[in-house]
Amino acid sequence: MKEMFRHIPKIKYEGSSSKNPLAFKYYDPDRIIMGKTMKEHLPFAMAWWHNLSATGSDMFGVGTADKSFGAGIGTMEHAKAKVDAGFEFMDKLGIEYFCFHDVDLIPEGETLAETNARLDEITDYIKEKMVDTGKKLLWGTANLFSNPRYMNGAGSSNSLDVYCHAAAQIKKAIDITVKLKGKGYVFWGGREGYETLLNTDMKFEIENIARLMKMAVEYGRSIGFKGDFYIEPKPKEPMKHQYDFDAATAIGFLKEYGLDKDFKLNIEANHATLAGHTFQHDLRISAMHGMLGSIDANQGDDLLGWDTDHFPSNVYDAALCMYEVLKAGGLKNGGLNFDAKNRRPSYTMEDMFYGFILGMDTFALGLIKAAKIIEDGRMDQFVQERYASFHNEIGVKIRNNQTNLQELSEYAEKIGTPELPGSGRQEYLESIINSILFD
Ligand code: XUL
Ligand code: CO
Repeated sequence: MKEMFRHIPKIKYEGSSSKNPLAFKYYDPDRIIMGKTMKEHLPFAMAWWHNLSATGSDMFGVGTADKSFGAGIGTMEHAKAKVDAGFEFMDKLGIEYFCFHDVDLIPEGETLAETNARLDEITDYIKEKMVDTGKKLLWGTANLFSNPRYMNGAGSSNSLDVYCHAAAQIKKAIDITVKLKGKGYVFWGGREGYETLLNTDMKFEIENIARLMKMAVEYGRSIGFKGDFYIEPKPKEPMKHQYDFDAATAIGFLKEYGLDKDFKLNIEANHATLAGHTFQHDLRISAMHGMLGSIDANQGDDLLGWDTDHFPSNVYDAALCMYEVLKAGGLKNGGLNFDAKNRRPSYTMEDMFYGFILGMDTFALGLIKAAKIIEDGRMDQFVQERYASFHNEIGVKIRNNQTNLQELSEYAEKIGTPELPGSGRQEYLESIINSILFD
């Protein structure tokens, strides 16, 4: 088989003083951090769609990158060439996992039967490669947003026929995820939302989405899927409003419809910031509910109001992300999927590697620094002490739900006017973080 990235060697760890652009400066897979190797802490994944399919096209121009891998676009030969390229790419970077949408793998056929036969063929090929290389599927999903039929979403569509077509696509995507022993199955609500409430029955749509997810869980479990289902929240884009707005909204939905035992969240940095939160906020909300499942590792641009899917370079955010992950006990079935793409002018094959080297080094540094923040202990201690007043008798009663407004009123009268709460010390804490990040 022909080598696709002939001029690229295996990427090795060379340390922070290395000037070799094709080397890791911080990602040292075997280095032990808090009792586990970096590789175990950071289950990196390649997103099929950005890395092997997308060429950098935008609404103002066609793509700049050539992702033909020596085959004609739109053919099964090309689909196989992408598999070859993807496995070589993962091998050269030492990445263990990949993620896909059904139609990232093959050109969609005229009929479901044709598409499904192509999916069978390509997943046979992928399976062989997985056996040969030990690479694994982090999660699969169905693309229920690109085809014009999904203009109003899939579960949220007003069309019964489109709803059923989506069901068929989900069924098949679960089949191939199970066939490839995927650890997760994602629902990103591509167009599950609305453009205007003037034409929308929101209650109807949300209930229909829940029904579709329930059927997906029932089907998945019936064919032996033991992994996690995930919702990947996003507030807008492509729709004006998307129902899985953010982590808190998605958790409320999952609990309302009894889906919370089977689902966790896949938190994407750029989606959290689009929702007006920090990345850390949505990770914390998920972790608080025991629902931090997996991560789409990327970042947005402060000056742009859309999902730019940059490769992560912000060590501050990566450190706070890994702080949340370490505190949550790690990612169990999940991983760090680079749902990220090169900028349009970075169109060469080398750039594909530079993107991943940047992202992997950023998260390696983030992990190193997060472990230092935890080992340093000052932040955690400060937070603990900040709530210390709740340790007295009445505080304990509140926390155990053993009191009432009458008793609290009597307490308030007895103590007189309360003193001001202790200082929040934000600037002090920020300087601790800086001293750890930049020492
Ligand atoms: C889109 C996005 C998707 C999901 C999978 O913003 O993040 O690629 O990750 O459907
Ligand atoms: Co994503």
